[in-house]
Amino acid sequence: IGSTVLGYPRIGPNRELKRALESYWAGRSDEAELREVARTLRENTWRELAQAGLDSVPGTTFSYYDQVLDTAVTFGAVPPRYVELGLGALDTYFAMARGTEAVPPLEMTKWFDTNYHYLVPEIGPDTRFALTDTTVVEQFREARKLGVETRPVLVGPLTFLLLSKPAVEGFDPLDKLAELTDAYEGLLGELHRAGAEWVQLDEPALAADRTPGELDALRNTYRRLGDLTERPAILSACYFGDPGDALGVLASTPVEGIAVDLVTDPSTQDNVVATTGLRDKVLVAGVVDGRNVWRADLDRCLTTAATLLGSADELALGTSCPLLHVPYDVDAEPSLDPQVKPWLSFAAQKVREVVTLGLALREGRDVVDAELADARAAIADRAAAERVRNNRVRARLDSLRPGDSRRADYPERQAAQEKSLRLPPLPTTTIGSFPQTTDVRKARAALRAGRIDQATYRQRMRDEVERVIALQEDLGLDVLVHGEPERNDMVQYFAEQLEGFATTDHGWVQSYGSRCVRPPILFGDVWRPEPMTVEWAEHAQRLTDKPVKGMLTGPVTILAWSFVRDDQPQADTARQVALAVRDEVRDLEAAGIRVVQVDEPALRELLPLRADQRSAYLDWAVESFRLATSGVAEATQIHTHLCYSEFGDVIDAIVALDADVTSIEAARSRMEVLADLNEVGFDRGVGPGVYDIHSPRVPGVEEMAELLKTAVQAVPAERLWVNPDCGLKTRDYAEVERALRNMAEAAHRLRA
Ligand code: THG
Ligand code: ZN
Repeated sequence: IGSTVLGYPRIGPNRELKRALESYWAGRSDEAELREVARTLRENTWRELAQAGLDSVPGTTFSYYDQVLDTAVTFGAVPPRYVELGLGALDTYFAMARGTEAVPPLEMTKWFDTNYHYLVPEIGPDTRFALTDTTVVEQFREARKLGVETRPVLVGPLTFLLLSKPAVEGFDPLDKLAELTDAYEGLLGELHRAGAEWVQLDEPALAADRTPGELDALRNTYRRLGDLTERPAILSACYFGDPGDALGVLASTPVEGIAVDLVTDPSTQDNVVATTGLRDKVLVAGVVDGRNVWRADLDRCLTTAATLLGSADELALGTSCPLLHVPYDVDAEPSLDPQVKPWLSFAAQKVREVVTLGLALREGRDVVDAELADARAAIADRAAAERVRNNRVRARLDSLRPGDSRRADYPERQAAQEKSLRLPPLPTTTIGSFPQTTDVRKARAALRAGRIDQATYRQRMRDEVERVIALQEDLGLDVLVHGEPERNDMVQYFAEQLEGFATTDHGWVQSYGSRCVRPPILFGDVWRPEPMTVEWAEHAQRLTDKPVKGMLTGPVTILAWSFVRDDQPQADTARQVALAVRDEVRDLEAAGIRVVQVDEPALRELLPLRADQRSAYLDWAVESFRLATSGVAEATQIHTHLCYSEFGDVIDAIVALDADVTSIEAARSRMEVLADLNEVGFDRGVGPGVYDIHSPRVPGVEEMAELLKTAVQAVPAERLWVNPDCGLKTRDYAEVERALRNMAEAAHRLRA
């Protein structure tokens, strides 16, 4: 294998796939046009990877939406409700991804501890696995016609089933492993007949804790696949952490190659050295960080590689994981901070790093002397850079005392807040953002293009805030928001205003389907030169007598949705961000804002995959939130908002955040989260979302009143808040107005 990467971005260097998908979905283009864009993207990627000099090129780097969905379709796991639509193959696929008028889509959830979302396959007793779609084979042939030999990539059978959910209650998808393995055997046979030398089966689920039963299942499956005589060599890719005991299990099977992640967890290297079963295999050492954007320390990578030389029959070098989670190319960023730029490596640069390492390993360091020297200089420049350290920030952190992250006891706060806010029972509010209208987007585009100036832009946003306040007054909501028209992404907006961050113009990373985010790059000590949101909140508060809620993003979420520095513990970085947020919370308070919400939607996302690493994480996560929110008076009400996940695993941490009010995504889980919170003695304000903003459906008054009736059985009315389950940014005004009117009416009825 020599040198390789485990996967590559697929949205297109200029988000060509996003545009093509959205145009197809809107009916502005046809299937042939979409397929042509896809084919061109594949071709360009394969050529680029082959020309860069990789010894082994990953094949299945393309997906119309998601690689887990692709695997489900390959093996026929299409639930009947989609088959019954009678659509063509591509539209059936999109129906599973996005739903139709008639059927909801598959559930979507976070891919391990990343900000990527996959579609959750539904597997039940009636699922009939079979090789029903041979796109993987066709794409292998397509690449070969272009002169590129590729290594097809699929989600492995164990990870696939572990990520699936039962189609009927009580069913265990793993019961279908033998049948699914038959189908994989069929595919391996087809790939062999097409001439494939290698196939890559991704098993990131092995980076999480696995039961002995699951490890047995792993052994059985890979023995069976390995015992096939007519098949490509198998590379099992274990990434996102140390595979632990699973490494020995895989090594005991006939697979020819194993790829390990030597970046995420330092224990992996020892694990590899201790696993004698690897001695007759190809080991792909993932020494280049596939998830972060820092230029690799090539000397250090080679040192690591040297320690592994005796552990395998053949040592190859690669990235720690597929490159799906980094942007395409640093060279596409003309306005990126010129000092920071040479410190960075996006997908295209990582490919070159891997190629350089492969050459150094095989032909000696001399042949890549210049590349090694370049990397060395960049690493040294970054390590010594003044910009990375700020002594004021460090001194401030050193001088913090435990009291700085503690507020007064809740009963005192509650009394002070009641007096200050005078809210009715079951107060109504929203999560923060209102729909971003075309006018708002156009104004932002015009500002970027220089067609309007800052002053004009700000005036348009101020007008929009007036509209949003007037609407909320008309709806009769109790705690208002300014609506956030001035913000792009909830993390990028803050990163643009904080020192220690760089932002990109084209650094798009796929979040799900056609949707992308541009994670900021946190490169140095973080501090806040000036207030970031105060003007907007003040402006809104001047327009109404109702309390306006200030809206901030919490330190954990700012970290989770950025590329963070790898030269200090995350906990230290989180505390620095927390201080910046703390300053903002205090300035909002000083400006007369009585309610401040600090969102932590990514609290669950960063939870380590291994149980024994969780409490250390939750300690710093909770501590940084408290540091951010404890600088205010008792009368100032702190809210937080959590979404995008199941919160069962972190319920104690939610209590420990010590927020006065917590709003939480719960419309779909039917208020179950309230029972969970009660069980751990949560006694603060809580706003279980009463309607699902991710769907265009507008629930009626009756339906929301029913939900609230259920809720008041679990939570006393004095603590219950009424709100949608998430921000309204992605919806349109017509829906939002009706839904919020119904929501306010439901609250009124219940109060009566
Ligand atoms: N910001 C960031 N990460 C996130 C979210 C976020 N992860 C979880 C969740 N929210 C993901 N959801 C979305 C929803 C919409 C979009 C992206 C992620 C989206 N993106 C625009 C697009 O692709 O057209 C671009 C947005 C922009 O201009 O910045 O619509 O909210 N960091
Ligand atoms: Zn939310």
